[in-house]
Amino acid sequence: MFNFFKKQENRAQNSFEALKSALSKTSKALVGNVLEVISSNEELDEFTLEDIEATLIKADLGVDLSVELIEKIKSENIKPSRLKDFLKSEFEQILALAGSNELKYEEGKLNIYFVAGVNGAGKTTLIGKLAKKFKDENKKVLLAAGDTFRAAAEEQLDIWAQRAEVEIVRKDKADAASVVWEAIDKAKKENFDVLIIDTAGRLQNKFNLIEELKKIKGVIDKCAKENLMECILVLDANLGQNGLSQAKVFKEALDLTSCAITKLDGSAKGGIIISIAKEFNLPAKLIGIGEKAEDLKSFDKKEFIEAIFN
Ligand SMILES: Nc1nc2c(ncn2[C@@H]2O[C@H](COP(=O)(O)OP(=O)(O)O)[C@@H](O)[C@H]2O)c(=O)[nH]1
Ligand SMILES: [Mg+2]
Repeated sequence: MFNFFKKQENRAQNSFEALKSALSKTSKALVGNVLEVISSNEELDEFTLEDIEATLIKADLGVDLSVELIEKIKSENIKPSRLKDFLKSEFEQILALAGSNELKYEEGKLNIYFVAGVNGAGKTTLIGKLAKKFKDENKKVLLAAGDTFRAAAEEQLDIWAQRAEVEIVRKDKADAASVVWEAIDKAKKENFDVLIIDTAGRLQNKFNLIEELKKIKGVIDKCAKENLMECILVLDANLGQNGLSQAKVFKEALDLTSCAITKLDGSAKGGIIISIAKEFNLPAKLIGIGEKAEDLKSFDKKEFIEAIFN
């Protein structure tokens, strides 16, 4: 018993260390660089504030939010010694306002997760990792290979399905909406707990992509509306501010409920989690910190703040 808990504790510690190490560049960009600007200043004068603003923008917080923070520093007359605590509390508030970071799951019914995002964002990898997580919790998991545009995409999802030992519905080159329809039908008939739907990230153009995603969403709304737990937008952390424009397009077309930020490992642009929360009220629920199955973590705002401020 004792050993068991000890192991769990160690695991939690290792997992926090892994997060901290993945976020070290983000921490430098968002916190370290800002504190460096003020280290030689007694007061936050106009020039220093300009430097801080530029640093925040460079850290991918977005112009609007960076300007807002600077205005607040001015109006609240924040002293250099309090700047770190000020930023910490601002970031905490923004993350809190975007809502819960817990992935929705309801026991005793089919839980559907619809995953969208541009090509290369990390959708298929995330789905593979998530399938493994659910499987490890003894859930009955089905994957739907809804990226029928790229031949290799179905194959890639199939490999993850085999690795996680879960089932998959794939119908090579078929219409994505029909794959999803078949998957929902199977999931319901065979009492699956979880269905995760992969989608394409690039069709001939943005219009076609969005239309296809809406069509798939339409199928879910029509035959399993009450089973749709999350509509997740996957964003590559390295995109920085481009991630915001992607979020805008996807949010307008789909009822997104959350986002997943991938490739945080080694990225200095993790600030995107804060700007997405602020701008779109979209809570991050999952984060990717590597390519392996165990490199998917639930997003925990306390841990995130801890990892970038300490
Ligand atoms: N370093 C790192 N690589 C990742 C992560 N998530 C995905 N990748 C890699 O990003 C690439 C694109 O991922 P994929 O899942 O195919 O993206 P999709 O086109 O959105 O389905 C692959 O080479 C993945 O191994 C992550 O969290 N960290
Ligand atoms: Mg894919």
